[in-house]
Order: sequence, then structure tokens, then C-alpha cells
Amino acid sequence: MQRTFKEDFWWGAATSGPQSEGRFNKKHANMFDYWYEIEPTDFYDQVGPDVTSNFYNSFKEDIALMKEIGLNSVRTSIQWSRLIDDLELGTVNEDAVRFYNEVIDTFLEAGIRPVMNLHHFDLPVELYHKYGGWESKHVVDLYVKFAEKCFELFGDRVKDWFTHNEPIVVVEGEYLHQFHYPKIVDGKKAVQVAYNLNLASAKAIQAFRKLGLQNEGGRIGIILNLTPTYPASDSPEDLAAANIAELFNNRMFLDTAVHGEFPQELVDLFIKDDVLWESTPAELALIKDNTIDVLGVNFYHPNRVKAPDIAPNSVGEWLPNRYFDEYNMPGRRMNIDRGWEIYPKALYDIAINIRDNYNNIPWFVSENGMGISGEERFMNEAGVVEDDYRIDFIREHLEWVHQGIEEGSNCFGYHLWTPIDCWSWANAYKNRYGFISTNIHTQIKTIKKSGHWFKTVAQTNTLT
Ligand code: BGP
Repeated sequence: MQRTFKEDFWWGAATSGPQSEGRFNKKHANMFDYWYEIEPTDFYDQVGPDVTSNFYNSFKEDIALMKEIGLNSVRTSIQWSRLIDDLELGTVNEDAVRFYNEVIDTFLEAGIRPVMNLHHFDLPVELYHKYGGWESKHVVDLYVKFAEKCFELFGDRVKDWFTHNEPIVVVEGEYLHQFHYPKIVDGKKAVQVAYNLNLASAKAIQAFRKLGLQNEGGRIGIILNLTPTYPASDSPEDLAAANIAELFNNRMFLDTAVHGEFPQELVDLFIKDDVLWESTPAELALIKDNTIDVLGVNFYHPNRVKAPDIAPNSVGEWLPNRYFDEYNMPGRRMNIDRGWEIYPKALYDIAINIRDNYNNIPWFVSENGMGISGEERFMNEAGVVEDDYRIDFIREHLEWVHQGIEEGSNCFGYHLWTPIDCWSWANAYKNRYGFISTNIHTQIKTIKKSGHWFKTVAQTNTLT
């Protein structure tokens, strides 16, 4: 069946500064730069973020390749640790200003809409060591200074801004489940960090509007990784578990971003467990007044949950997972390389949820993708990766997006993670996601079969 999308649909891909630029000419280290310095063995093949996919040096050639595969929009991020010279004063590093100006202009000349995010897990590490990072409201204010600089410097040409990418990952990775530096387990700090990230987003939105960028065609939002929750059964216990998982994983940021309020049920739970954040009425009013214009949804996998085997109790460290356990649904489709379930229909469920419960706010799929190990095995004699599995994956997800749009969802685009194979946090180069492959030894970049396929989809606005 042929599916046609509207004329101005965003066909694109997403990356981030820390995963693509490399550390070249950066004054400050971010959390990952530093983590790699102190614990290189935590990274796959001990490959760190020093070079990544070399975008700092090769952005002109890289953007030309993105143009060649028909992308009309690309998201990346401005690295706080690159742009800002004095983190307290918010003064800028002139080389970084030159770099981001050239990147933005190169995108525009290529006919690609540059979409900019401000924080993609890459807090300057000094702010963690000095103040506890996102635990501190002073750091929230320093972030707002950084955001203001970005708006002032680049807001004339960048029209689509996002405050954070997947803030829940900071909460979980750094403060609960120990998969990102500093690998702390502290429920109270985790909850404060979640609050402060919400506050930072609202304050950045306020700064954006004070500058009047919304009157110049600008809009601002947040990018959330929504993982729809599916309970293992209809039992009251499983339904209750799914409800708490949904509140913590999704609604803690989504409700605040769209409605300006934390879900009361979640606040009550935090009060009961004595982990509630410190807030002021003025901050809560600011959050209420500064909701998003637009939403980015990263979707990789659903969240299947059941009631925990052991009933919640107050012993041990507080973790939200005391209320829900992951459930391995028999027969589920898996991407074994990344360990994530493949369930494209979840994008339709997200579309309908946003339509019905979140003001049908304009949104786009800001990340979706399939990380595959050892893609060289699929390379043909010409060096092209024949990634038919990725084409099928994208097609299936787009079919459900289209169905959602048919039923009134306000979805305006689809971005694959990622345009060019890039470095990924602790997994480094283990799993490849791109439309374009990177040889990490030679930095030679080659369009994969999926890149050629996507070009036709983008040019015709049609999925066949
Ligand atoms: C998202 C992040 C991206 C990217 C992607 C793929 O959570 O926003 O930065 O890394 O996931 O996941 P991973 O790199 O962990 O395989």
C-alpha cells in the first residue's frame, strides 16, 4: 500500500555534538570526556569521544553526504563545553562561534533545516565537581546563560530549538542505575535532578521568549524518549505497576513540558517515600507559564512491566523500580545487538496519546533507529552496507506514524538516529545506526543502501 505524507514533512536524521564532533579545540571536558579519561575500560573497545565521527573537521563533506541522501532537516546539538569559555560568566569561545556559524550556514546552503538541541547528556564536568551538576539550581542558571548565548548568536538562522535530549536518561544513568558517570545510586538526588532539569527547560523557554524569537518564526520544545508502558496482564497489581512506570519514565517530563505541571500522583508518591524535590512556588509558576511549542519524541522500544516479585518496602536505596519489574514478553521481536524490543505499533500509540492527552501538540519522531553490530558483514563489493533490515525497520515505523496522522495526530516529521555512524556513550562504535557508514580507522564515509532508499522516500513524500 502506498502512503503519502504532507509536502513539508521533515525527512531527516539526528546526531549530537558530543557524539559527532570530537574533542578538537574544546576548552572544557564534558561528563563523558572526563569519564573516558578516568575509566577508559568502561567503554567498548576502549574507544572514547576524542574523535567520534570527526564532524568538527569534516562537517562540510558530511553535510554534503546528508544532502546527497535527500535529508531536508538534521538535528544536532551545541556543546556547552565547547561554546562557553567562562562557565560562570557565560562568555564565549570564539573558535566555537565560528564553528557553529559555519555548520549552520553549510546546512542552510545545502537546503537542510538545522534543528538545534542544547543539552544532550553533556554537562561540563567542572560543574559536576564544583556544584553537583544538575543537583544544583546554580547550574540551572548557568545552563540558562548558555542557552541565551545560543539563541542570541544563532537564533537568526536556527528556528527549531530544543532544551534537552532525553533528560530521564541523566536521572537514570547517573543517579539510579549506574550506566553513566558518576554512577551514583541516590533516589533523593535523582528526583531533585529530574525537577531541576524540568526547571532548566522552562527557564530556557522563558529566555527564548524574552528575546522574542517566537515572533521571528522560532519555536522551542524538548526531546523526550517516550517508552509506552504495556502491563503484563490486566491484574490490578500489573496495572498499578504500569501506571507508576508511566508516571516516572514518561509523565515526569511530558506532563510538565506540555501542561506545566507534575502529575499529582507522582508528587504524592515522592512525598510518601520522602524523596520529594525542593521547589518554590515561584519556580512552579515559572514551569506552569513556560510550556513547549513543539515536542520531539525519541522512540526505540516499548516498556513491558509487571508488578515486582517482592512487594515495595522501605529497605535499601530508593529506586522507582521497587514499584515495577521489567517483563520479558514471550515471543517479542528483539534487536539482539542492542537488546531492545522492536514494536513499531508503539509509535501509533504515542501519536494517539499525544493527540488525546497532550493537546495534540505538534511533534515529530526525533529519533528512531536500529543499532547493529558488525555491519561490515553486510557490505557488498563496492563497500556499500546492504542494510535491508534497517529499511524494513524504518518502513514499519513510518507506516504506524502515517496511521496516526490519518487519525488526526499532528506529527510533522521523522528523523532516524543517525545520519552518519557516530560514537555512542559507553557503547562507542559497537552498534551502528547511520544511513552512512564510517570507517573509524580511515574516516571514509559511505552511503548505505538505506540512505539511497530514504532519498526516494524523502523526495516523493511517499512510502511504497
Ligand atoms: C538515544 C540517545 C542518542 C543515541 C541513541 C542510540 O538514547 O539520545 O544519543 O545514543 O539513543 O542509543 P545507543 O547509542 O545507546 O545505542
